[in-house]
Amino acid sequence: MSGARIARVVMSTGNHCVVAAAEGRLERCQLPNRRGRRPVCGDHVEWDWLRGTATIIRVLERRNVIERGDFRGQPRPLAANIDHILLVVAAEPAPDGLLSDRYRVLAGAMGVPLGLWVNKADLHPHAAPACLADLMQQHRALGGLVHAGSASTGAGVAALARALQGQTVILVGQSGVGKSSLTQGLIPSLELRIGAISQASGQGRHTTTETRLFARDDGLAIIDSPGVRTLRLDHLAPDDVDRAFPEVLEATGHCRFRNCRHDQEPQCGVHAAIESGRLTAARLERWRSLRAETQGAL
Ligand SMILES: Nc1nc2c(ncn2[C@@H]2O[C@H](COP(=O)(O)OP(=O)(O)OP(=O)(O)O)[C@@H](O)[C@H]2O)c(=O)[nH]1
Ligand SMILES: [Mg+2]
Ligand SMILES: [Zn+2]
Repeated sequence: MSGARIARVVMSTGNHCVVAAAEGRLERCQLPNRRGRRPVCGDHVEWDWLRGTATIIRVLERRNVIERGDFRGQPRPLAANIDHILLVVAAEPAPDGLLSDRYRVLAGAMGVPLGLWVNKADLHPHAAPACLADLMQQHRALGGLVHAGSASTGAGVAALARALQGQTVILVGQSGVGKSSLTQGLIPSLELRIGAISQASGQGRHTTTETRLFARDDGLAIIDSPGVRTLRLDHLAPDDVDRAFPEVLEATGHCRFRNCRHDQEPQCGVHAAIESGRLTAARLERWRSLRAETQGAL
């Protein structure tokens, strides 16, 4: 057989990758032995049979790529050609405001919208706990999609799918918030292993270890990714941080002194914004720490 074909990468490991070939068939491909670009989940690739082995010929031009810092802070590509980053949060495990701001910085640097899915709404049928309500309010104020529901009962899942119609969406967030459960809810034909802990042994927690793309017939593609505790942003710049904190930036514009450190200075716009409630002390604190983290990138 000959004639290269185009396919989308659904999974990529160190030495091979899996592509969605014609009619939804999955094909395990070898990576080219050259110094080409390594394919990641979501990449479009050209592949062909070489000496009887499915082989990637080349990775097509990427629209964008999500990179996160590895353990040394070096950027590592995680997924490509993304339309939406959907941060999944839940009452349990409790949300981490700094982590959500990290994703906002990353999304802004990529120019991709950040959405919020508040999962496990069945745990609080009447009102979301304050920590979630704050996050939702902050997210709305900054301009992002906010949906709540339950992957377990299916509540809100169809509405979410409609809002994300035709897009490639990566699900991110802490371990145990329900990313794989939501993937399963959005694509019922799947049989994903979800993180239920076996009652008998306390073993067998199916925490996701690989980033994987699942496509629906209607064009919605969901990338399920392993849960994270944090997200390194060393490879980004302080400007990328500022973009994710528009209310801080607005406030600093009102400081009397150009070199104001927003500490004890008189007529500080940041203090005024906190007093009037336009800026929260928590967001200011996170802006400071993320800025410090990205200073090295200058
Ligand atoms: N009550 C409730 N539990 C849920 C819901 N969604 C998921 N869970 C449970 O939460 C646990 C973790 O779900 P997963 O889907 O594995 O979570 P995950 O985000 O994929 O976790 P990692 O793969 O480790 O990152 C499982 O026991 C699920 O059954 C929900 O909407 N309501
Ligand atoms: Mg998972
Ligand atoms: Zn100031």
